Amino acid sequence: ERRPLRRALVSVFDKTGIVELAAALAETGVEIVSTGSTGATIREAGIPVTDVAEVTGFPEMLDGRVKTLHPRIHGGILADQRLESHREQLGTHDIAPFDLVVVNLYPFSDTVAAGGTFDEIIEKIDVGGPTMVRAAAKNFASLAVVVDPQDYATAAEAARAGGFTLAERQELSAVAFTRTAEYDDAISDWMLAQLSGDEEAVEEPVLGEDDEEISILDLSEADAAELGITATLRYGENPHQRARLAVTDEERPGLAGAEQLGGKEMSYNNYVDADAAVRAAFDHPLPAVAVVKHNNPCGIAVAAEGEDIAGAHRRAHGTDPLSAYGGVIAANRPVTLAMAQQVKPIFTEVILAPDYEDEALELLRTKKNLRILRLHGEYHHPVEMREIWGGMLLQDADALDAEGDDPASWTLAAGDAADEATLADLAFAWRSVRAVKSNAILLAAGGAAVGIGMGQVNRLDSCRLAVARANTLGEHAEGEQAPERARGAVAASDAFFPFADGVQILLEAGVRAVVQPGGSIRDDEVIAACQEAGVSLYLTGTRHFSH
Ligand code: 93A
Repeated sequence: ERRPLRRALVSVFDKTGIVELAAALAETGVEIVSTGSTGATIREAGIPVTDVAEVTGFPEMLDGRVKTLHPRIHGGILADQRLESHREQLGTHDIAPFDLVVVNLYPFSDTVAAGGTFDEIIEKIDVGGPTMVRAAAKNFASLAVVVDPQDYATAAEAARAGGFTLAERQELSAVAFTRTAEYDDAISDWMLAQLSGDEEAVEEPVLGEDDEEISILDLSEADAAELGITATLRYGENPHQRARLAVTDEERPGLAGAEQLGGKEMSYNNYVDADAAVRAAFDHPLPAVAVVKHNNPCGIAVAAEGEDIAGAHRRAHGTDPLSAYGGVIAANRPVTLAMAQQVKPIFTEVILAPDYEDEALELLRTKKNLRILRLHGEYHHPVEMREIWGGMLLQDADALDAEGDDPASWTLAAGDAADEATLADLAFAWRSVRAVKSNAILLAAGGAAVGIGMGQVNRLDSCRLAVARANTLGEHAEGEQAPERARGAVAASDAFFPFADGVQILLEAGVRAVVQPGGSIRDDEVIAACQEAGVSLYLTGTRHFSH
C-alpha cells in the first residue's frame, strides 16, 4: 500500500539537508520541481531540477509573493489521485500530480525575535508555503508532506522503499497542520501586539462594531472541552441562563468529577448546594452530616457518642425538618443502610458521600429522582475564584487551620471556663458556623445545630433568626408547642459582634456559652453583657466570613 514517489515539489527557506534529500530522491528517479533559490541550490549540487516558473509558465513575481500560487502547482497537489475524474481533469489541463511536497516556511518568528522592522516582518509572512503545506496535508490520501528537516532521512528512506504508506502520510499530515497552526498563531499574536501599542489601528480591522463578544458558553462542546468543560448543564441558576461545568483540577476533580450512582442529571443549583454541603460536612473530624438549601446549611450535626453517620443525619435533619425538604445531604462517612432508611422518606435532591453500603445504595436507588454522588479523594479547595465586572477575584480557600480555630487557643473573656461538654459544643458550633453565609449565628446543643441565622445584613437580625428558628422548628407533636431549643444551647458567631445588642438577644434566649472572634471596639460591652448574665464568652481571634 505504499504510494510510489514520481514527482516532488520542494520549496524550502531553510536549505539544511535539502541537497542530501534531493540526491536521494533523484537517485530513485523522482522528478524534483523547485522554487527559485531552492532550485538553484539543488542544481548547483549537480542534481536535475525543474523550476516552478517553467511548470506554471509564469515568472515568480511581486518580489516572490506569487511563486507557487498557481493551478498547475495546486492542481498537482490537491488532485485526489484515487479518483478517475480528478486524474482526467489533470490530463485535460496537462497538469502532473505531485507525490511529495517538501516545504519549510519563511522564518516569521525568527525575524520578529531578531528585531526586524515592521515591513521586514510583514514580508516574512509566508502565504504560498502554508498553502502548499495545508493542501498536501489535506490530500494525504494521495501524497506525503514533509515540513521538518528532521523528517528528510525518513523521506529518503521512503523513496528507496517505494514510497510512504497511508498511515505514514496521515502522521505527516498531522505534523503539517500543527506547523501551520503554530505559524498562524505566532502571526496573530504579533499582529495583536502591534495593535495594542497603536490605538488608532485597533478600531477598524480587528474589532468591527458588529463583532459580538464570544463567551465560553458559545463555544462548541469540543472547543469547550479543551478548556476543561466536562458538561453542558440543562440551564444555569434560572432556565434562561446557559450553563456548563468545568473541571479546574484534573488530578483532584472533587465534586466536579464526582461519580454519579443514580438519579437525574445534576443541575447548576444542585452543584452549588452540593459544594456548600460538602464544605459543611467535611470540616468535621467526627462523622458529620449537613443538609443544605439555597447554599446554606439548614441542618448540621456530628454523631454523638455511640452513634454513627445515621445518628448524625437524624440530628442534622432535626435542626430544621421544615427546610430539609428538597435539600442536599452530604455525609463525611459512607452511608449506612440505617441512614439510607432515614433519608428515603425525605424528599431530597442530592446525596453525597465518600461511599455507600451496598444495601444503602440499593435502597436509595429506588428513589429515581435522587441524585446519588460518590466523592473520591480528600476534600480540597485550593483557590476560590469569583467573577466581578471585568475581572476575577482569587483567594486562598478559607480553611479551619488558623490558630484561633483550635479551642485550646481561645481566650475566656467572660464567665466561668466551660465544662467539657459545653466546650465540645462550642468547638462544634465554631466548625459549623463558617459554612453558613454571613452574617452567621449558629446555636448548637449536643453536637447538632438547633438554630441557624444566616445571610442577614446585620448581625442583630441573624441572632434573632437563629433564636426564632431554634424555638419554633424543633420536632414536636401536633398541637404541642415547639421545644425552646435556644435555652441551654451554645452560640457561635462567624465574626465579631459590633454591638452588644445581638449578643443580648442570645442571652435573653438562655444561651449558656458564646464563641466569637472578638476584635470590635465595643468588645467591652459584649463582654460585660455576658459577664452579667453569667455566660462564658470565648474569643478566637480568627473570623470566618463566607459571603
Ligand atoms: O511569498 S510567498 O508567500 N508566495 C509563494 O507563492 C510561495 N511559494 C513558496 N512564499 C512562497 N513560498 C515560500 O518560499 C516557501 O514556503 C519557502 O519558504 C520559500 C522558498 O523559496 P526559495 O526556493 O526561492 O528560497
